[in-house]
Amino acid sequence: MATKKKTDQDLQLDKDQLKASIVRHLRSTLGTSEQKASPEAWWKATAAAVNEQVYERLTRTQQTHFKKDTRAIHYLSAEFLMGRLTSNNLHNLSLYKVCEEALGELGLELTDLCEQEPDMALGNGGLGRLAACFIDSLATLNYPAVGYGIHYEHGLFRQEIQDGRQIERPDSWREYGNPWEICRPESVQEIPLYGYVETVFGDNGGLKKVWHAGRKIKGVPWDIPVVGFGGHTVNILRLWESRASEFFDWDVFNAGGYIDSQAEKAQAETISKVLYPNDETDAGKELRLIQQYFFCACSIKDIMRRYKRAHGSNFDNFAAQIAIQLNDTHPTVAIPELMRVLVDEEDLNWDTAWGICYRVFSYTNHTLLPEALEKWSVSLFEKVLPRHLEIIYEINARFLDELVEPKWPGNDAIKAKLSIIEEGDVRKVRMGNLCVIGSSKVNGVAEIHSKLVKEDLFPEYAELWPQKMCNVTNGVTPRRWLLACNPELAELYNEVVGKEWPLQLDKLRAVTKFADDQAFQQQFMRIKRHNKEKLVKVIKAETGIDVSAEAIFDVQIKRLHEYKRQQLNLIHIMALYRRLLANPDYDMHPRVFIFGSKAAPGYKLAKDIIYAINKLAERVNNDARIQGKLKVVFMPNYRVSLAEKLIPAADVSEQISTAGYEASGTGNMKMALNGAITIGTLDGANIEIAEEAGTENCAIFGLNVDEVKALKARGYNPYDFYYANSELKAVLDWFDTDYFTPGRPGELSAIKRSLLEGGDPYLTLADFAAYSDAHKLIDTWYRDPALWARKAIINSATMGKFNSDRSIQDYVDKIWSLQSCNVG
Ligand code: Z15
Repeated sequence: MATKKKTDQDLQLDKDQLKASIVRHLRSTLGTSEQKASPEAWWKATAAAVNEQVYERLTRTQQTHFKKDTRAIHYLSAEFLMGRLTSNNLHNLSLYKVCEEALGELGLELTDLCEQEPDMALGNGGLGRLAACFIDSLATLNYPAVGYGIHYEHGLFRQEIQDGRQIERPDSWREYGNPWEICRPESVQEIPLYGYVETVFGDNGGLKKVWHAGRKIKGVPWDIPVVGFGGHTVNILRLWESRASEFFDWDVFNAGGYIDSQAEKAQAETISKVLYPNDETDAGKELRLIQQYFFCACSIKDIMRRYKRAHGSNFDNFAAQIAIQLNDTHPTVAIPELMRVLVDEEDLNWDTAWGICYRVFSYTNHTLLPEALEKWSVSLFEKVLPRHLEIIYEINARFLDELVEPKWPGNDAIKAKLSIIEEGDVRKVRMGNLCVIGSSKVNGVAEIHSKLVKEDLFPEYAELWPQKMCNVTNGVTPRRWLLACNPELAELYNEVVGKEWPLQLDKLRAVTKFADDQAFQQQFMRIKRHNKEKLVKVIKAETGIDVSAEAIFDVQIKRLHEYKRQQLNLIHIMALYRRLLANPDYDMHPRVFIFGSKAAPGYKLAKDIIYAINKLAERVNNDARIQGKLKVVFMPNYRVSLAEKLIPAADVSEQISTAGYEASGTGNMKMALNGAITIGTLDGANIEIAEEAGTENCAIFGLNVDEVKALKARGYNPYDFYYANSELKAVLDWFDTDYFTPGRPGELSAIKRSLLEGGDPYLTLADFAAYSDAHKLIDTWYRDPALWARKAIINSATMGKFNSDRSIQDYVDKIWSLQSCNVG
């Protein structure tokens, strides 16, 4: 019998089928019944029912990609901050409404079930969330793509606040199982580490290097299906988990070494145990280098296996078939690893291997902060990866001789600067330099950032390879960050511009014609109001604080870092509080300042700032004198699922980094898309947001990049601003008192010290007055409801550029040259 191929239509479930499937899974997969099932079991049964759809499409996608033998992008990232997948997968499969109805008939609320899912927090912040948006867009645009990363047992720590201070607790996202991942034992890899390199005679009489590993680790792949919007393509995110190798020392074991062998097992499993919680700081630890090598080596082997299945050992097509993107320097070691595989294992000569290698790789830079640019000590490298160090030396020697010497003859200063090896007391391998040398393209993540990468970070490389440097401005997926998180606004947009906007976000521009339409303004602001009321309940439940949805919701949500300047927000709130205490009639619309932020556990000052925010909140929120005009809320445990509740409720988006330090920002895009007005510096993507929305619809303030550089060159002295501004002085002096920490003066003094004696490296005091003025502007705008609504609408309607589909299309056009591949 001829089997008819199933089409998308055939796959589409109706309500009754889905309902039956959920109940069937509740019984046969979860082993329970409608009467006894917990909400968690219902959630898992729902996921299992959805997975029937997902797997069908996954198989079709994989068969199509195999048959068409298409070029594919391999996105290597130490972090994928996926958040929850249930509502996202339902939306992308066009099953959300159907599922809501099916569960409704079972007496269940879909939004409640979604709350059962733990966040998949396998990332720190922007970089990891960007990777998650990118794989969503790749699948949506039907590009063959694989995400490769680490299957951390513990994602980013859970933050508790005790007496105002951050406490880190382990995150156990899969303690009770995760319905979205599939273990693939058939694709296990074995990874060598440590040991030594031997030089032997090869078959062709030449010399050959053999790496004798000191130990071997098993890499077990877990696949997370990545469902594109529309449900055509389902790609995979492949995450590697480390295990003790089967390659097992039985002699030791039999000689009574059972305990030793257990210790070795524990060590092997440590590799993927926990995500390093440092955002934009290099830990420099041995385990982190091993983590990086572990997932890169597993991924390269996986890529090789798939390539050889189609092409055997002929590598002529390798660079045409394979593109690898390095998400920051974390996966850099993939470059020497590919060279090692091609030269040592596949017996290619160096030049042929290098010709393939650099064409395959591209590198995205996400920061200019020197403390984030990874360097590994040569001695550590030599111990863990002896053969890779040799390969890096060879790459470096050839680069310096063949490219640098001819261009800058005899210029040792430039050689020292461009060398992969940093000389000094401790010799170091500079991963950024290796990335630039080993990649065909290098991109920054917003226009201004890419310009600074070219002009300030890598000027000589840009001179050597002017074509190598480019820009791809970041983006966010409008499916998660509008359709799913803000259903009422999504529905309003469906009504006014049609249903194409989740794929073509530019379509929202048509909404600008209603920016002055009174009825539309009211609908728009009613939705914002409703989102705020929902958040009011969350705030009460999480913190016990009462806030009013009447107030302006002013939101700063991002990792805690001095350059992001939560301390600027903090001292401005203190200034407002002082004004209100001095004059209870001080004219301002009630304001709620909301923070969400984790600090790296070892970042003392960042933790002190969290403490200060919480102590300020306690004082302000309980001070009857200010008549509820000011509230401060620190939301504990900021994460993707909390962002999905905060962003639709934000009136004001705080994007206040020192100009030149925030590479792009992506929260700025999400909040503007949901109708918040940005108070921000001319930094990162803020510049492009203001360009799209119009500067008059943002509150831009403070020093720009050139002014920051000029002030630093002149010699910035924070005391100049301290003594010249009596309000600023009074606020800073407040930190030395016990006003916010009764009976314990000095607990907050470190913040003041960092801003004065510490030299205020991020120019907080220099921007204070301009920031305060920008807030006054925000206040006047808000008190004119029609003016505010107009600005909010225009912001939301003009964010089309920041669709991550556009970012991905830019990568395809400028870097990857992929063909989209129709599935089914
Ligand atoms: C990180 O989240 C970012 C840069 C980094 O170098 C590291 Cl290690 C982590 C962020 C940038 O700070 C942010 O501006 C940018 O939007 C984001 O990466 C995605 O590109």
